[in-house]
Amino acid sequence: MTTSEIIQKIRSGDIRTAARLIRNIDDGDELAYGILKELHTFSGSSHIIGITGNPGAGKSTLINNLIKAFRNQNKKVGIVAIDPSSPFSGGAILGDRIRMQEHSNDPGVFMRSVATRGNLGGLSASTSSIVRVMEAMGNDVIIIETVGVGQDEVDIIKLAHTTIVVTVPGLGDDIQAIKAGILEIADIFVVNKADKDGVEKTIRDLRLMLELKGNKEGIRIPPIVTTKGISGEGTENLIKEIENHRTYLISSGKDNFLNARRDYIELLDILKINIGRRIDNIIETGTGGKEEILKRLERRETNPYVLAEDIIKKVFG
Ligand SMILES: Nc1nc2c(ncn2[C@@H]2O[C@H](COP(=O)(O)OP(=O)(O)OP(=O)(O)O)[C@@H](O)[C@H]2O)c(=O)[nH]1
Ligand SMILES: [Mg+2]
Repeated sequence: MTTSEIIQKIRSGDIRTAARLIRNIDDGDELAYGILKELHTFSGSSHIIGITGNPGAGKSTLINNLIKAFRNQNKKVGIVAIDPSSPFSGGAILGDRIRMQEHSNDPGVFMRSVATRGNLGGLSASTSSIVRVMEAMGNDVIIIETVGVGQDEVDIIKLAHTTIVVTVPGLGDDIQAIKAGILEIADIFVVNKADKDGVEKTIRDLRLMLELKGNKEGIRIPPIVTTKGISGEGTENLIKEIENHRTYLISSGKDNFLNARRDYIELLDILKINIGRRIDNIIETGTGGKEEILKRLERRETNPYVLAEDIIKKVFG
């Protein structure tokens, strides 16, 4: 297939072509990057939703409910699930697959997963390229699921227009964790597992924290939605708040800023990938490779600072 045929297929929503392209991007295929460059033009109109929160809070269950609701509105949905464990365990993804199984035969639903470790250029590079492909496929909504822990995951959330932070009742200490970092990134809070004790207290605590912060900085106070993931209760409210946030973004012009921020993150990723490749190449061909470097270091003939200077000089010519 020629490049323009591939682009055509992707734009028509062809799942097999999209899946192949995503695999090729992950393998660092130059041609695939060329296609990505062309696809950028056809991106920018999907609503990207990030869902983060404690492990087991019910993110995948909620996503499943959201998919159902969006499909009822005839919207096409893409889902990117970040595997929080090693690339070898796949445990979490298996759970997600099972939970979202009912949508696997729906051509209007396209799901991909990304392994956390061992990606060239890092997690956010793989995620942002998958999102680009999904946008070009014409998905109206793209949902990214990630466990909100490390810096990688926080970076990924920056790809989203609307960030939903999911928490559950009875996690006193986790509310503290939310205070520390996640408070800043939440556009909507969900208190899931509303069938459990302590919902009122969790909402009260959250509201207090949010209002203190909102009043201080004069910023929009994120709404809190309660849900019961298993029964699906609260999904409609969540959809409503997602739509409200989208309207707010568009009317305030903030969505343009968020798209630019995403482009910027991607720019840094592309640079890191390219320079990283060149460094690997120089190490391999210009300095005798890892084994040779280790030997020289063992003999204490050189040190990392001297080597780094030398390699950087070679990389940038
Ligand atoms: N009691 C109760 N259990 C729920 C609710 N929503 C989800 N669960 C259960 O909580 C467990 C975890 O749900 P998931 O949707 O896999 O949670 P997750 O946040 O995606 O988990 P990770 O991806 O592993 O971090 C499952 O056993 C769900 O059935 C709810 O509203 N109430
Ligand atoms: Mg999950």
